[in-house]
Amino acid sequence: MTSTHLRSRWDQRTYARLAWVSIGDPQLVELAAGAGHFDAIVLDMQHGTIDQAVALQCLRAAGRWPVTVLARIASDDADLIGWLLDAGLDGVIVAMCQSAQMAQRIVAATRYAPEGTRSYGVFRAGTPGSDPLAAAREVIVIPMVESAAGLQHVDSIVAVDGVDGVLIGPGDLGLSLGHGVGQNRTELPMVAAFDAIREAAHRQGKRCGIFATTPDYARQTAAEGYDLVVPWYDSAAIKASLATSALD
Ligand code: 3PY
Ligand code: MG
Repeated sequence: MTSTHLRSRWDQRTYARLAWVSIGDPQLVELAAGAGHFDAIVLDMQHGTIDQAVALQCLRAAGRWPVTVLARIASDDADLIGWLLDAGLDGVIVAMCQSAQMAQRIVAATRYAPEGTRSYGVFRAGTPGSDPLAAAREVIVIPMVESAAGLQHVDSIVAVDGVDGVLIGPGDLGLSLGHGVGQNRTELPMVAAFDAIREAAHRQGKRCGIFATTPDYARQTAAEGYDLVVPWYDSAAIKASLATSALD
């Protein structure tokens, strides 16, 4: 079970470093995982070009390294969540969580009865000697708080049993709060919203992360006390390197 890589980083009371992969090529995952300094790889199945077949290849590409593999998905789709977990992913980051009820549905999709609604898949869950119920409890569950409704209900979202923490989507949250789109934000109303979300999570003993597109902003968020930071986002990293490749 590779969710332990991320959890052991948290157990050391420090932030976990995510490599955010949106380009649907397992070779990128191999490069990111092989870099050796990421605790988890996130496969962006919401806004990236990663479908289920590619996700499986990416998972296998990561398998040579001690790294946790998560998928960011667009909704609390229990069928997709069950499929991803059966495929061997360690957890899910679910976009646009608006309420505790939605957070409960996400957790339920990752747990077997009587705790949840996940269907028992013989191949993955039936590995001899493993306890499927215990393994399901190790699945990492991170709803995204990235809307005015999510912000309003953040206390009840983070209180849901089985939610490990929340991830802030600064772009969608800014749009929803009327501050427009953007990343790596420093506007005061946005920072106030970020602080409120992080403090709510920490009050419940849960984790809080925030998306970033530059290593500098990720470093800043680590210093501010976030538990999940994004020092590498493939598209932005490639764009930044392309910008320095013009010779004249
Ligand atoms: C956002 O900024 O809204 C995100 O979801 C980042 O991935
Ligand atoms: Mg978003």
